[in-house]
Amino acid sequence: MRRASFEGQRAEAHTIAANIDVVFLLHALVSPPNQRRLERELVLAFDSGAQPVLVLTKLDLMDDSDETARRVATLEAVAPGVPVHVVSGVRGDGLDDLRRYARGYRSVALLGASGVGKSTIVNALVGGQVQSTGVVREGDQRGRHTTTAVQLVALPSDPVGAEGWLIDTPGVRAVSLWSSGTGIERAFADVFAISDACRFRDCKHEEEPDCAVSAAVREGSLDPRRLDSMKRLVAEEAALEEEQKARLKVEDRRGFRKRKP
Ligand SMILES: Nc1nc2c(ncn2[C@@H]2O[C@H](COP(=O)(O)OP(=O)(O)O)[C@@H](O)[C@H]2O)c(=O)[nH]1
Ligand SMILES: [Mg+2]
Ligand SMILES: [Zn+2]
Repeated sequence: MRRASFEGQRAEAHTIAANIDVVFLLHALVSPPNQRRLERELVLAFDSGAQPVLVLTKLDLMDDSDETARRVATLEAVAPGVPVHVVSGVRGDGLDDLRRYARGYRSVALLGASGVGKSTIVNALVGGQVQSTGVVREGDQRGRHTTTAVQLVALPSDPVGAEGWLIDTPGVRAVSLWSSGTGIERAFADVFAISDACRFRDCKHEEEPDCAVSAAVREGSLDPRRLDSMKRLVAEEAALEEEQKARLKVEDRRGFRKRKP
């Protein structure tokens, strides 16, 4: 689930997919790595209860292996403990490893900006043109929204029948938080581990004495942008909770919630 577009003051949820076991978070290697976007996607994925997997696409377009390694490492750095696969939907690299996640009738949702190659991977895994794929603009590699609805696609096994399910989704432009589970704690497990050593249990990692997180930033073992990013997400989640509470209150007053289904 994510927060739907901001319409006035109301917080509305948008369900992208349900009953999923695994979420592939796709990023194209040809674009500059976007750590902030990946962090948000990881929070959504962890909050959903599914297992996130980072999938880095379009390997065939990379001719500088050092640059490829740098981009992989940059994204990996904000996905502690998350499996990473480097693939090409066109050439086929890494696809067998992806297929394994669907084994045992599991459902795998593919999430990512439009143009990263979600539908191409679905087609390659299924072995046919089941999903239409789009063209990306040369300049910024952005795709148009070729996949306009969420699609559930059976992943066939030999000789017949499905061994699992793929859920192709339209590109998500704004990754806004919705639910308030343990997503942030899990997506920022590295920061939370450091914060165990802060003097105060409710340390905000601002000006507190004996703050282990601030110390890690000073020593250079924690990227200050990652800490900022986490604080921003915590604030976003807190604001959302306030909105949700305010809304429930209004509904209570109007008697909405007392009605029997
Ligand atoms: N070279 C190359 N192009 C790819 C790859 N995957 C996708 N593309 C191209 O990128 C464009 C967008 O792919 P598509 O699967 O529609 O992206 P989606 O919006 O995430 O579903 C299409 O022109 C694809 O042919 C890949 O692994 N290598
Ligand atoms: Mg698509
Ligand atoms: Zn602290």
